[in-house]
Amino acid sequence: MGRGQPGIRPRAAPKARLRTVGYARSPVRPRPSQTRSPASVCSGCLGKTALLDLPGASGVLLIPHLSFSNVSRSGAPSLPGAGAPGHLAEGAVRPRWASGRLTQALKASAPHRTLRFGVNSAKVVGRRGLDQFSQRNLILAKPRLSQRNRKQPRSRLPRDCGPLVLMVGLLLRTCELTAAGALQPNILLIMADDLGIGDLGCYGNSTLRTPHIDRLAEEGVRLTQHLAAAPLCTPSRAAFLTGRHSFRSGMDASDGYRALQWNGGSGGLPENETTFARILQQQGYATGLIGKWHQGVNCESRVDHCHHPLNHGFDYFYGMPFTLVNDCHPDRPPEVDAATRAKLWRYTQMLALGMLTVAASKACGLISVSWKAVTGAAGLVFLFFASWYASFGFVRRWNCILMRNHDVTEQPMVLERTASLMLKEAVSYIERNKHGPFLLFVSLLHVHIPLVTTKEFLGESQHGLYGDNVEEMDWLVGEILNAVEENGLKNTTFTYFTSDHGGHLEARDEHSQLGGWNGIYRGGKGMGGWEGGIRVPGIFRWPGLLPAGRVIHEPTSLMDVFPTVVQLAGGQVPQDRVIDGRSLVPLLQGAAEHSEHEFLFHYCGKHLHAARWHDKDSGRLWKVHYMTPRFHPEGAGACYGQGVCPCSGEGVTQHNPPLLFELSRDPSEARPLTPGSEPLYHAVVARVGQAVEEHRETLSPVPPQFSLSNILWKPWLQPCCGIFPFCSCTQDEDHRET
Ligand SMILES: [Ca+2]
Repeated sequence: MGRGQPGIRPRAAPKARLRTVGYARSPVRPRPSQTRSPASVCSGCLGKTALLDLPGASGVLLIPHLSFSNVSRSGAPSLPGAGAPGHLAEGAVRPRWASGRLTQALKASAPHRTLRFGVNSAKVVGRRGLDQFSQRNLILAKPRLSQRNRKQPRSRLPRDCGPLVLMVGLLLRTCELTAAGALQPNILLIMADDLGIGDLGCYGNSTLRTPHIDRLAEEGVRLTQHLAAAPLCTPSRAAFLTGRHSFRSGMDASDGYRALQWNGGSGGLPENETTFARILQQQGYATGLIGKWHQGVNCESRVDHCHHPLNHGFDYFYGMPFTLVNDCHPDRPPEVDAATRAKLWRYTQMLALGMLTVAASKACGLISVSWKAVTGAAGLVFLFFASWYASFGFVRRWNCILMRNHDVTEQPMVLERTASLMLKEAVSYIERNKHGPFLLFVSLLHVHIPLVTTKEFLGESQHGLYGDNVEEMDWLVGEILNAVEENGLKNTTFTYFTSDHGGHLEARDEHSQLGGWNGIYRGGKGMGGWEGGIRVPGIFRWPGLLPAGRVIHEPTSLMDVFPTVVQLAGGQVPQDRVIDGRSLVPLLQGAAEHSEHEFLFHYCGKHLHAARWHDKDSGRLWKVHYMTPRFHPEGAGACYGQGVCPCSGEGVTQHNPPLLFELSRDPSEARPLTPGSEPLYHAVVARVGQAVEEHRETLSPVPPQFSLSNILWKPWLQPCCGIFPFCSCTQDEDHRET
């Protein structure tokens, strides 16, 4: 993997951020000088009416302006770099008037007041847009002009339009500086938890009802080879958020732990990692996260919130800082570190039994120790018990909580109403930010166990509780998409749906399967190499800009979403670190035949289990496995009784020579190739091995976030409403950020 992000043109960091919030048709024909070189003027600003908010000013300035880039000949805005610019047809854009909301970028951006702006490229398009606003909203700001610009010929426009001309020039110039080629759509990312790729109708399921997600696929682009960077929640999401493999941020397995275990641990997404939310926030987006986080909360104190979403580029958060687990449900068996818990309980019972024996022997005069010694030893046993029971005895209270921004609002959560709260929050966020642009990451709690499902959906599916939960999730997605449409945002919203990894095969009770179905693919959650652990749904919709109903079979990664949304927002991916994702914009749009990924590397924890090679010349897709998990029982296809399959040690089989499959002919990885059956066997293994070596050269050590000291529950880090340890609240005030 290379450094940086090819395909996105580097540009200078913006000194100012002017937020473009509305669209209006231009009533005035452009000047010849502009039509000669349309790309030289404000990219992405065609016919928009912009809202400019100056720090320290007492109002807003609304300016209609004009440019020609990013407009297709049919009149609809086109994607960055897509073909020649054309003309604006009647009705190509629709009004989307803004109200006076300060963008976060503007709040933080003072330097733009000193920028120099030219007026020679400005074009006044008339006052038609302004007429729709109260004149008292206008600030006739006077930006400082350079000497050169002061000598520019004066406009022949009426005198009272002079300030307007200046500000149009300011805006046009700024657009050149900030967002060449960016359309800044609203961005709605929806991620399911533990959903199998085979659970959706649009991916071949004929027994579960998922009409809303299926419709999303019909109206957009569906990826059939969309791959999670890791097969578990925390590392997969870390990679998704940063566009980098999780081991680059230390968010991978260590000391046997493969995901964060507590809200009260000190591990989490490091502060020096850059999420797409951070970049979009800097690009003027409102950035919201609703649902699951699972990237840590605190480092050193209960309120430092160093790993919190609000410290990673989101300006609004409502949801679980942790994740749903069986422990959240009073009637379910324990899940968090259940094996350790069972072991500690066993040790405690043995120690207690020993103490009772000593005390009885003393009472009977069989041994000669003092009662003081017996009492002291009993105290130590109690301390041992208390030290682990303080955490494991109250998992529900410590982990199953809801937060709004920095405040704990429910502790423990009331599961029955969580789904409706999440939906209400998502819809409310869309309505609050409909003047956009906004990024909303809806990180669904569905369909992770314990599969909390409302009574309306219970018993309605053909696949038990899991199926009920999937159908409820689809309904939730439908409601969110309805909110987008009802607010008139469907055509200006880039929508994405995926799952963080494959379905959880080992999740089952005595009666039924509680985990997802991964279709024809082998393996599931926890397995970094087999397709079933990492191949997930990938659906993108942007009406008019992405072809409806298109299906793409190219290998893509969840990490690709990072550079994709950054590009759409007009931002720049970080240049000081390795970014593993590649922008999907050309592929989704149809401008590129192939994805940029020639090789993809599939990790289980910190161990490379497999690598994929897409030989674009021959069209053949190879996959080499260096390690595979040992199923339990053998041949079962999963590690039943173990939660998820291990990544290393006795739990895996090393393959030397490696296993080779040709996914393009054998997507189920059922028939390993041999030198006898595949003449290219040695050449393919050698080529992939070379790519692995090159990939390893990009790795560098970072502090492990899942080390034992970071994973352990620490009472002083536990988010708490009320006075610790009596943390409890159920009242969720109807507070809304405006
Ligand atoms: Ca998950």
